[in-house]
Amino acid sequence: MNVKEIMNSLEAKHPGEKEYLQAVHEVLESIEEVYNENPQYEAAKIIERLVEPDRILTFKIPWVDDSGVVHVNLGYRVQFNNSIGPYKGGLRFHPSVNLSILKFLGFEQIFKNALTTLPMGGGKGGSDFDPKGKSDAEIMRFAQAFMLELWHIIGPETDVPAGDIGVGGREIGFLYGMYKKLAREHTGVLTGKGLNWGGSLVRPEATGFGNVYFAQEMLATKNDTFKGKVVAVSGFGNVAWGAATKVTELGGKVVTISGPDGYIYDPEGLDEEKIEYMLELRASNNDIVSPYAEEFPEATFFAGKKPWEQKVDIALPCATQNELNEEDAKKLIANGCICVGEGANMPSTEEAIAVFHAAKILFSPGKASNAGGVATSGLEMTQNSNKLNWPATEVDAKLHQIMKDIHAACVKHGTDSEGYVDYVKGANIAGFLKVADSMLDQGII
Ligand code: NDP
Ligand code: 2IT
Repeated sequence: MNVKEIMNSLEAKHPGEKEYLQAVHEVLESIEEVYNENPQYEAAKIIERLVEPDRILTFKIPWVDDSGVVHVNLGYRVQFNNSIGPYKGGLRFHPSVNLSILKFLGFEQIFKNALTTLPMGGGKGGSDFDPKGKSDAEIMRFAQAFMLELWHIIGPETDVPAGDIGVGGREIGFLYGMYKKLAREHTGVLTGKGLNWGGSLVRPEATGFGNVYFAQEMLATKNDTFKGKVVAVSGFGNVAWGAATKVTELGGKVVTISGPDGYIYDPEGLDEEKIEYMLELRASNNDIVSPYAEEFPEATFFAGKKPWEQKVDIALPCATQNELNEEDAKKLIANGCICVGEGANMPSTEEAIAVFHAAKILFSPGKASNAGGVATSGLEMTQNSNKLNWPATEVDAKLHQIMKDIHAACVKHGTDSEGYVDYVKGANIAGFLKVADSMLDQGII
């Protein structure tokens, strides 16, 4: 494999799809050596077959708002690869959504899902619909209109969507209701469901908890823990909430959260009451984090800035892609940061990752450290198949073990001759080998 040649050919075929090209480039760089040592991969054109999705459905979503005005949004489902299980991955509702973003997310999901040890392929979907300021009735009508198209191509053994940015429990409820009506069946076709109708305990917390469990494993390699650590979290959504909850429980101090409007610095750290308030803020549908500083006067709001300028021991980016660039990475290192655990998907730019690797700090890529969300979705699917509900302690214990196993796989494949663990390389190689070998077993299809 020649990474440059493949990238040139992809750039020509998919011009301007920068997030997708970025995600592919990172994986190819990591796996080049392993790929070239195994000529059977090249003979079966594994890379050429892996970088293109199996198929993409795009559709329009007409819907009517509360004042009777008609709107038209775009909807997508990218079914990327189902070599190790049904397509699996979230739905994102955000005005920035386009095909490049969903292809990057779907591509990453293939390797992430392989790392979970559970049988799930990779997919992603969503819409450029903006949930900001919409009423519950508008969200419901939009979700129903979205499902009217999507239901044709999903199913509990085919493709199992879930939440992502802008899609939480409320949206999954509306989507599920419409699927159920159209398909006339009650199955585990979506994950992140309500607890009364097939959902799993711990799924809402799982991504953030998993990210912290993974960081705990990284810290343990240096005989260190979260106790007494000062932690910067970005975002104030589902993942940020779970991460802040678990860090606080482990004795760490979360001093920042952020939104598209800027970030909050709270020198006293988040506590139970403040974490609860974060949920209220997110549910208010205004998409701004600044009211926190009015509610808790000890905190300061920094408009238009990102939390990476604060002096912290650990950073957990949990908002969105490319939210931490080279300059941010340099500031974190200069301030003594020892560990960065990605809760979001691809929040660090390639240049930022290079800074972390050069400084030899602990750095985990999202496809490893945020895999707890989809892993617990996998556990939800198992409970649905078995028609059982497991207690929270059981789900949490399984999640914790999965994060430990992912950490071990990264160490196995990512440790260099000096003992430094490149978790990016480790995660990419471990995920790739499982998918590539499955593709080989199944022939040219
Ligand atoms: P939420 O919608 O609950 O929260 C997302 C947060 O990020 C919000 O605070 C949101 O604010 C902010 N955000 C979104 N886009 C931007 C932007 N362009 N600039 C600044 N802030 C932004 O989503 P999740 O917490 O579920 O997702 C967060 C990240 O974690 C995403 O990268 C997602 O792909 C990833 N992830 C989620 C999993 C899950 O199970 N939910 C699993 C694994 C990864 P706003 O909406 O106002 O823009
Ligand atoms: O990025 C992700 O892994 C998710 N948004 C969760 C996907 C899932 O199917 O639970």
